[in-house]
Amino acid sequence: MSSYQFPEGFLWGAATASYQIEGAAEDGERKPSVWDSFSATPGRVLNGDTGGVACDHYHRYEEDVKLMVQLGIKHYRFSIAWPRIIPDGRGAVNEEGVDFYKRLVDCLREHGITPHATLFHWDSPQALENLYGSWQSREMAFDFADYVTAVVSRLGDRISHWMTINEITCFTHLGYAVDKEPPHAPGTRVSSLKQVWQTSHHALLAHGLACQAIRTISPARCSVALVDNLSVTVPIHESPVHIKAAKKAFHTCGENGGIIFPALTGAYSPALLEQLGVNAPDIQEGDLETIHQPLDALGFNIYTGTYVRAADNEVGYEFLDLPKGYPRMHMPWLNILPESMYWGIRHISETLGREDLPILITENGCASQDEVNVKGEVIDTDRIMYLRQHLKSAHRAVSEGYPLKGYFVWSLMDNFEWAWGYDRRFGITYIDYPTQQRIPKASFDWYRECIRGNRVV
Ligand code: IFM
Repeated sequence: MSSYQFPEGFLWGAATASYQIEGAAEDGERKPSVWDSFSATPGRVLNGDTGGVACDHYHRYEEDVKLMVQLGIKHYRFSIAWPRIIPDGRGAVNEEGVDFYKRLVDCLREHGITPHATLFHWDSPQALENLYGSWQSREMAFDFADYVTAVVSRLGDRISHWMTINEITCFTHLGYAVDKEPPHAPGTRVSSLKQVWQTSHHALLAHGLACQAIRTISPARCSVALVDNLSVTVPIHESPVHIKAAKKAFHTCGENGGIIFPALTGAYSPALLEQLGVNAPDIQEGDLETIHQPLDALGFNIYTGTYVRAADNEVGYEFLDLPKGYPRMHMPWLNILPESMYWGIRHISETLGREDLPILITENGCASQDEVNVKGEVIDTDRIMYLRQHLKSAHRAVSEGYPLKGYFVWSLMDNFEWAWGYDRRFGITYIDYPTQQRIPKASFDWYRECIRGNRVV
């Protein structure tokens, strides 16, 4: 039977992030994050867009929870904004900021939806940028742990699924660049690659300290995860020689060797360290133990991948450039490689040797050039095509016994897509920004049917 049925208990959800949807940048005593400053700087964000209003979710969260009910999800992943909780980055806790998340979480729970809270999705307090340059300083890790303590001690009675940090590469390696202005994210021009790797090392440390803080403070048993967008190597075809090449290449693809490796194995990949030489970060005694915390799950964000084949060269593999005209969604990097879902899951289990670790797809989705038609509908069949192929690939992983436990679509609604502003729409709900009207797209109905049948439709 080719019904693509998922096992009973498979978790279906949707994901968002604070700066991308909340708006209300000055409400409730919140102070600026680095993204407020970055987006206010001319030329940084497409069309000069900012997250100042975004989807106004801060004021419309009840309507948005109704949307989740309509969709049929029982799990919702959102993030908590550090500058709402501790507006100066360190020091006094702003209870008004905490209250917003209490209201949101209570509303979710009243509707039978389990909250999964990410503690950091890139909106760090500007005050810490001014004080010590954010992730350039080791102090950031300790301030983050204090913020996490403040959150978990106030919300731990309502939330038992925690995710520490989202996509370390994106706010470190895309935000700190050597001898040029980093184009994509808030950060700093630095003078060596070592300094860039130092920022991600500090973020890993922040993750480790946060895990310890959550486990110490949480009043009940809870689940703790890291969320990473590891770079996925996909064998050009599934013959042993290319599979072997893809596994080897996984170490040096993107930032894998210095982010997912230390987080899940307790060591930077030797292949990466050899490549980096003097540019490897300084690692203090005890850091790797702190970073390598026991986790209840890995959150895996997956959008695309890189083809690899075996090669007769020193390393035994080569990364393949895509041909002109290779199909992609509405982002320059969003090449359509649905097999990356399966191979990413398999690499976590096999290449990283973590077959014990449950995996959640914490983001998967795409940008499309959505339009509202004369009937007032958005018929995004291209998004359905993309999502359906990825879910089939997830189903393959489950049916082969890999420990995939759930799936969160990115995103519940269109939102502020960072340096691309509102120009790129990733939602299964269309946001008409001038009126803030929510219009469920065709992909929303398709996803609801998948959830209803616990299968790919
Ligand atoms: O919108 C982002 C999200 O914040 C992090 N992961 C990738 C998404 C699409 O670019």
